[in-house]
Amino acid sequence: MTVSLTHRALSAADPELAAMVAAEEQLQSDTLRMIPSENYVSQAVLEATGTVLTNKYSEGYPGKRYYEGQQNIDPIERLAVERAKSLFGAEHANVQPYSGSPANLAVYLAFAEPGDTVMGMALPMGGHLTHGWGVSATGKWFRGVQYGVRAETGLTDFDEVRDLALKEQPKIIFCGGTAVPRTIDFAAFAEIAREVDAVLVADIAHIAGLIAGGAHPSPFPHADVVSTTTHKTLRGPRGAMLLSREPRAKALDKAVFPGLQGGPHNHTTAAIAVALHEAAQPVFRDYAHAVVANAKALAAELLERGYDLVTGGTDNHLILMDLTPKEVPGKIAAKALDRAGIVTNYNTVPFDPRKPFDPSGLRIGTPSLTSRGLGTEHMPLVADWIDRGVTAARAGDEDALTTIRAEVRDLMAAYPAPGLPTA
Ligand code: DSN
Repeated sequence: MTVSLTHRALSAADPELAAMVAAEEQLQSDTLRMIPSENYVSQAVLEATGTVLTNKYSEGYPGKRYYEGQQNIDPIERLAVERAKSLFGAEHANVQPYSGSPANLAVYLAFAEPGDTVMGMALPMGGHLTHGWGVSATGKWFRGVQYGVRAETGLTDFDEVRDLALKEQPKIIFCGGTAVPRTIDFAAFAEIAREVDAVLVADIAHIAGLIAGGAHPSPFPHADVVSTTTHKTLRGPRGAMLLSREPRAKALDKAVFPGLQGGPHNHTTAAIAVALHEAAQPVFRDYAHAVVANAKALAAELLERGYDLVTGGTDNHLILMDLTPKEVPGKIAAKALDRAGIVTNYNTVPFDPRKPFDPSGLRIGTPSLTSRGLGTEHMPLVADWIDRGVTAARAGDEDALTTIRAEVRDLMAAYPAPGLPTA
């Protein structure tokens, strides 16, 4: 598939930048994108993101703004809010957070004071920076205590979580993360949060699309607050939402605006509304289930090829590989695979003896390739490519990587990506 320059005004006004965008279109078109937090949005979502709504300031909320001229903006935000509530079964939705980290910061602002104790999964165990990890503002301004996973299973140890919560009495408990390949037991976290009177926040950024499509259990009614980005499995624009039960709504809204942010990004709000509409369609349920089926099939193929997978497999869209037995560091493997046209990211694994910038693991996922229409029948080939790429990385065999690159390009040409121009 050849990608053509379709951005006429951009090309005329700024050919240098337009060429860079075209190069990115080409890259996204002819590579196998396997970073589990990435996806392809639809043409409709892209168009909404590129509308004149970007021209408008709208501090406040629908019906209570600090600027005039909201005749069209208020209904757009209300539509996004109603669609979010309906899709996730939430009593309240705030669609204004700029992205996941600001959304989580708003939760702190709403329910904790600086210096308070907060609890989340440790970053190297699969959590997120904003769940109280030391280098993040959330770990500097709050007292972060961190739970992990069992060394033998890679799974959350709820006895450890409960003991830690009882001992530390956190104000907020986060569950969810960025490298959690298994179903999150929201009910078990909720029981612990109730016991210590903590606010339970389910960070579903990675799995929001799976939840919307019925391929992962819902955090409601268990969580007090649900935080999510909109651009991962949910296939929306880069943005975020905070969903909650009614008693938490006012504090969250005040924290997002005026507590933390200024005007909402209305073009993003519109694109979120479009993505939520798309995610409510039956075909999106098929997509969510196909993402999981592909990940499970790929995990089985990798296990067959002798790969060590954290937790032994996956329940969702994500696979975390520990490459230690293959004697290739994650970063070397990720960079070699990138040269082979397979885009992944190196990642720590639980109890990683290596440093985060040069860890033992490789994190892969199936949301993007599923959006292009690849199915379980392709997973043996994908596993082969990964295996050949990792082997080539160990051997320093650039020719093998070049061969895989050509094969990847050939396959991807047959599966056009949503939102990307075709010749
Ligand atoms: N950067 C996201 C991810 O890749 O998982 C999390 O914030």
